[in-house]
Amino acid sequence: MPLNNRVKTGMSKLTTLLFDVDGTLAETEEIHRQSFNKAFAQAGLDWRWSQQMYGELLSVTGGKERIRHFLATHLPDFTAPGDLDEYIAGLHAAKTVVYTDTVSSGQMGMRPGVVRLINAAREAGLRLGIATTTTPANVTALLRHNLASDSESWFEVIAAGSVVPAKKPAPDIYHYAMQAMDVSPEECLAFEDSENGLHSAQDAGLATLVTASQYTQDHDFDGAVLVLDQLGEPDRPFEVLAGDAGGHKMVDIELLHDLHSRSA
Ligand code: XBP
Ligand code: MG
Repeated sequence: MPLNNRVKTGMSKLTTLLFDVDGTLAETEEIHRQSFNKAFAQAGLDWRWSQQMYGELLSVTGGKERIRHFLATHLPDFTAPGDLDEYIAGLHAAKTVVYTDTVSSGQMGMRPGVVRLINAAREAGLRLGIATTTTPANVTALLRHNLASDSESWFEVIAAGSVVPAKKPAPDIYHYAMQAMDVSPEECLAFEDSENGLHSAQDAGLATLVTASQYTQDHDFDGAVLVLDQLGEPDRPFEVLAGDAGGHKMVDIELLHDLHSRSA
């Protein structure tokens, strides 16, 4: 009697898709950047993160960690009014309000192919999870107002932010998500957009499909099972940046099974 979810060839069957959020489900980082700048202005600070600076600061995942990194590398003489951690947390909370208000307006929209693939995965009976560095409230706003009002329930786990001690590129958030779903890496595929995200998924043992995003065009995606410019739509084929898409023009369930079997 073959083991549960294992086929005769000894490979695990693909049962689960794990999605990153920022840059993967939607091009959110530009809204994050603008939200940080609005929060700084609200606090009376003259800090302004340009797109170039933000692209560099994104090497540090987590908004609070990113602010701390910015101070350490650009304003080492800054003295917070009171406890620095509390001050940063206050700035980040204000930023999260700005960000969730913006995303809740529904103007964001998901990246090409994301809604189509998630719906196809649900119809195919694949299990869905989220593994992200961002703040949980940000995920809720994005899913409710840019995917479907009940779409949080489509994901068996929404592993987000500080539920784990170490953020991406550490694998912790993917370990957390797989543990919550009781799945093994061998039956999953991960979807990411950045080097940090790819490293996190890889170190968790996950085959990973990458869609490069606005701030990650120049990232090194070595080791991804496939690198694309986007997931594709029937009228908008993807561009393969690295790997073999087997003649497919958009990411569909058949291609996912092919990628999974090739990565076994
Ligand atoms: C991207 C991140 C997050 C966002 C900002 O997360 O690193 O920090 O840039 O969100 P992922 P917060 O790609 O893993 O979804 O300010 O809430 O951290
Ligand atoms: Mg990302």
